[in-house]
Amino acid sequence: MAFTEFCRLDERSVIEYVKGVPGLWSKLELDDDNIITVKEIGDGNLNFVFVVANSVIIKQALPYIRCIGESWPLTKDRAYFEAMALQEQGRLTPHHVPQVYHFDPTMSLIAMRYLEPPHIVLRKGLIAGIQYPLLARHMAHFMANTFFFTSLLFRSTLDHKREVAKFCGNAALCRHTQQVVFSDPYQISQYNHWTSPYLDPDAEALRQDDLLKLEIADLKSKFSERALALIHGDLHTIIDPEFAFYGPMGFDMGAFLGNLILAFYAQDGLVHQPNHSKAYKEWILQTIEDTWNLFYDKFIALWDEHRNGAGEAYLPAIYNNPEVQLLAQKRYMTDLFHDSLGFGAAKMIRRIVGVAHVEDFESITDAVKRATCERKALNLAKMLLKDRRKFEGIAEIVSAIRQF
Ligand code: ADP
Ligand code: SR1
Ligand code: MG
Ligand code: MG
Repeated sequence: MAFTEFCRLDERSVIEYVKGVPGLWSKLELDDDNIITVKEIGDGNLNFVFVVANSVIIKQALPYIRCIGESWPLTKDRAYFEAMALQEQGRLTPHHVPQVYHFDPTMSLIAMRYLEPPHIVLRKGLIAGIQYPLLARHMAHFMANTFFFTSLLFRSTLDHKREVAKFCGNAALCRHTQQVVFSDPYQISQYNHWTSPYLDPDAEALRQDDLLKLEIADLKSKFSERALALIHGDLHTIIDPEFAFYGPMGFDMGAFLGNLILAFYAQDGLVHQPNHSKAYKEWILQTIEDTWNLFYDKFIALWDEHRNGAGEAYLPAIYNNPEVQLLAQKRYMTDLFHDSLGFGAAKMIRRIVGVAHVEDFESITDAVKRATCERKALNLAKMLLKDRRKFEGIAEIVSAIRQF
């Protein structure tokens, strides 16, 4: 088979495919018998993921959403944007991003480095109660680097616009996010679901809350109209950036913090499992605080270091004294903080009443317990969406999380 036209791969044809791409063959770590093992390990919502010879990942996008089926089409061009994003993020933060070996636009397929065990996706690690002492540092570093170096703080207007244009074509994925994050949770949708009947009144209350609707409209507009930096677009762990585009940095920061907050509230439903304890909840809260603080310091350090570079956002001739520089940075970071809280809250809400939920809550088998945990997260998220501008620092957010 020449694979000159798009076709869906399976565990057999993947081997044939890999054999036909010399650069890939050489990446396989084969034993003496040259036997190639293949396993489809995709557990995400959208795509098919094969691990070949325990050394190479083949990720293929089909023209629909895997977890729903062909009734919900989604362009397979998403693989192109994922490959571009991985390459750009890998250039900026090579230690935290899997290397792309090969991209095939016809087959909508990416071959990349297999992150072998003991690596597991973060969500599974959080459910298992594993502490990652470097998580906050690595995520802060990844976000500070990709945001700063792809923003107008670092780039000239011409460079920035050229890069923005490269990702404009990922419009279908942006539209998808608009629907599932900013629209569906606030209206009746065939795709919405929640822990019923316990959360029926909570879901109804979202659809009746005019203040919440005003806030979500603000965030939807920022998501759709502010091309600040290259963002991951679906950030929990660093793999899987098929939603990448130039958008608001707070969308990624919020997604990451929001996911940690969901993990925090899921703990009470998981207490019967080993490793789940008060200490684990404290570690999650500390990670939330550290992520923001380390990100803040790193981002400002990059800004200071490149203050007199090509970036056209704050021209040195205008922001020419320490006082005005400090004020500009303070305002920028405060806006980013409030955006992050709003987007984080929106992400939390969609994961409780929207189409795609999180394993953290889904793995709580007792529906009453699950609903209790979810309601706490939902109430915190509603408060954050409405009152986010009142918060001045991440320590206040941690206190608020404890109170709900
Ligand atoms: P989707 O877009 O469908 O969510 P993901 O990129 O999240 O797909 O991949 C689904 C799963 O495949 C991940 O949860 C992870 O277990 C596995 N996976 C994906 N990429 C890699 C990789 N580079 N190394 C190891 N495992 C991977
Ligand atoms: C049907 S919604 C599927 C979701 O999974 C992806 O990871 C994105 O978050 C998307 O919204
Ligand atoms: Mg995924
Ligand atoms: Mg994905």
